Amino acid sequence: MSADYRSMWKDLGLDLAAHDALLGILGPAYQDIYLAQKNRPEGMGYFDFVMNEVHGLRIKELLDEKAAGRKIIGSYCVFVPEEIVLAANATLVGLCSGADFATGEVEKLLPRNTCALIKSAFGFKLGKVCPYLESADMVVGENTCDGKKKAYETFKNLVENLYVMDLPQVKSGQGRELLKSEYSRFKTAVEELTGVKITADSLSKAIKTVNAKRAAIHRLSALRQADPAPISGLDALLANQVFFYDNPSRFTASVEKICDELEVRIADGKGAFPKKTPRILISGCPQAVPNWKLPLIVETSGAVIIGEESCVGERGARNLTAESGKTVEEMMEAIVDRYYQVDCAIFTPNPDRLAHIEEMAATYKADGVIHYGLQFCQPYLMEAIPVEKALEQQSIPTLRIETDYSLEDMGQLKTRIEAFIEQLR
Ligand code: BJ8
Repeated sequence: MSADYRSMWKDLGLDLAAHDALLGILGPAYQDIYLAQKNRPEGMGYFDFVMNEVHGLRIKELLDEKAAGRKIIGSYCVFVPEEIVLAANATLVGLCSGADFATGEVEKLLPRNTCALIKSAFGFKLGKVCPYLESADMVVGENTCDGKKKAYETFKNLVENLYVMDLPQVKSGQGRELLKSEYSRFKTAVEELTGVKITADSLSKAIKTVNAKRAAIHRLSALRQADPAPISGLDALLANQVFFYDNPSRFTASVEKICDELEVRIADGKGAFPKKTPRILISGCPQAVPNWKLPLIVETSGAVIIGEESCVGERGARNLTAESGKTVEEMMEAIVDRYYQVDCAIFTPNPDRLAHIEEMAATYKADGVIHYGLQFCQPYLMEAIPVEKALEQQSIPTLRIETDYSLEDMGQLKTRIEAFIEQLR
């Protein structure tokens, strides 16, 4: 980290010793996993810098924004519309994390058999190690899976500014009405928090800003169709993870820049891995920073990841919001239309997700699919079985894995994944 941010972290209420311990693990892990890769695009230097400063410069920027009167809103789900937040002159940051922390304390509040993603959110709060959470003026939780919605009942005792958003579980006329009324309630809450009334002009600009960010990620994804893959799955996942933290316009420019570089690589026939390396599509639970376990295993076992059907990936970023609305009401309808298409496994039935996995497997020319399920995540683990059956019927080899954030099963996973990749050759 390029500056001494200790007084900033102390003022935010972080536990400096615990935070040092966390950074002490993350820094070397990043070196070993990311910087050790070969044939990285030069543009990844920006993302290395962002990760290096993820608890430093980016937090300072957010605190400077706060000092200038801007509010920070944290979220745990891609259903929280960034467009509404930006239009009210606030900043949205992702809070999901991909590491275990303070597990003993967490298990005093949550059952042991809770998914790692939820436990991690509690652990980062109880362990006082997340400067994003501590900077947030509002923390949005959403009623998605049973685990999250019950956990927020306890989480509200730990976070004084928790706002819970209800979400539909069925895609029906009533489901869409619920989403619409919840987005309207959220808009009012954000306006009250910021003291800024959302106008047609501010909402239109916000829609364009978020669309540009998503369009840049679409461009990056499309370039991964090439063989050899111009970028590793680890690096592409990192860009998708930084999507949730960075300043939106700067992020867009940085992704566009890396895409320019990848286009040249493709034209020159250069890749992150040799041509004909087995190509894997990952599908399933979100992989939040610093959860790089699966891509690390896959890409050190002789395959390359060419897409993520995940909320940190294409499920979260696909589809743009229509820009044709003229009034706030029309734009809010367009926002509802866009988010209503997110095919999270909390929906029942959820045929769109399977169709999307099949479409991605074909578009990105995947040789096989690995379904990534976090232990105790009922929605994704349940869906994994019909997904596997459907893909296998179409002769798309599929491997279902169930894991958590610990490193204990690395060896066992590597053995299974190596055998799967062997089968694809
Ligand atoms: S829209 S995927 S970001 S809810 S892993 S907490 S589902 S038990 S994360 Fe998600 Fe929004 Fe859906 Fe996306 Fe529950 Fe499963 Fe845990 Fe999960």
